[in-house]
Amino acid sequence: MIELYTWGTPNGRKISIMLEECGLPYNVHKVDIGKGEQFTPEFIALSPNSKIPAIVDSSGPEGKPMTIMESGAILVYLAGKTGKFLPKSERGKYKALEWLMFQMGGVGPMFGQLHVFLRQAEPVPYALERYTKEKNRLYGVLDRRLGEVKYLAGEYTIADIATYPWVARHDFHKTDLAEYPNVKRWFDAISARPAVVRGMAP
Ligand SMILES: N[C@@H](CCC(=O)N[C@@H](CS)C(=O)NCC(=O)O)C(=O)O
Repeated sequence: MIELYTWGTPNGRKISIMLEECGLPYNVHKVDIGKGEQFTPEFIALSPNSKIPAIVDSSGPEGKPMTIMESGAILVYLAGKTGKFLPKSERGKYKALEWLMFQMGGVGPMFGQLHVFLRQAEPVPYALERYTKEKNRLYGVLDRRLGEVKYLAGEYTIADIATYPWVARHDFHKTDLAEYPNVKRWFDAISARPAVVRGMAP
């Protein structure tokens, strides 16, 4: 059984989507990051950086429990455990990791910063301009890539699973997907997957 420590945010939903896609049983433990529950000693023992998501797999390697934080590392772990959503070919595997890292280092942090500034009651014009520009640039990169391939690494992989919940916040970060038709086609295809619908719920 996998224990998932999460909250209803894009980084948390990456893991519930992956668990649903893999058909792995899991228990959801809500960590209310608005109330500061990520800073309790019990949670820091699981996630030293005080951020969701984190998992504990009671049947980890060598049959021992395994604890992991960082959504990208968790996705790679679950792909390794199940043999799913990370291509078997060397080329496909590294393409999936390339676009996963693009999400982890680009889409996640930049969209995340934009969300922070969009929530401010007092607008901070410099920050809003900087992160909106970067968000638009990243949508352009995604749109060009998805004009060449069906999914980010060719086939549907953990790179798509990592990116999807961030694009799902497109209304909040004031993005009209009609301006990015390849992203829209990709987004609609992933939105239609029953495991994704279930995985977006926690
Ligand atoms: N790089 C981390 C980022 C995780 C992250 O930023 N989680 C946010 C919620 S989406 C969080 O726990 N924030 C609480 C805080 O910053 O105190 C990952 O991908 O797992």
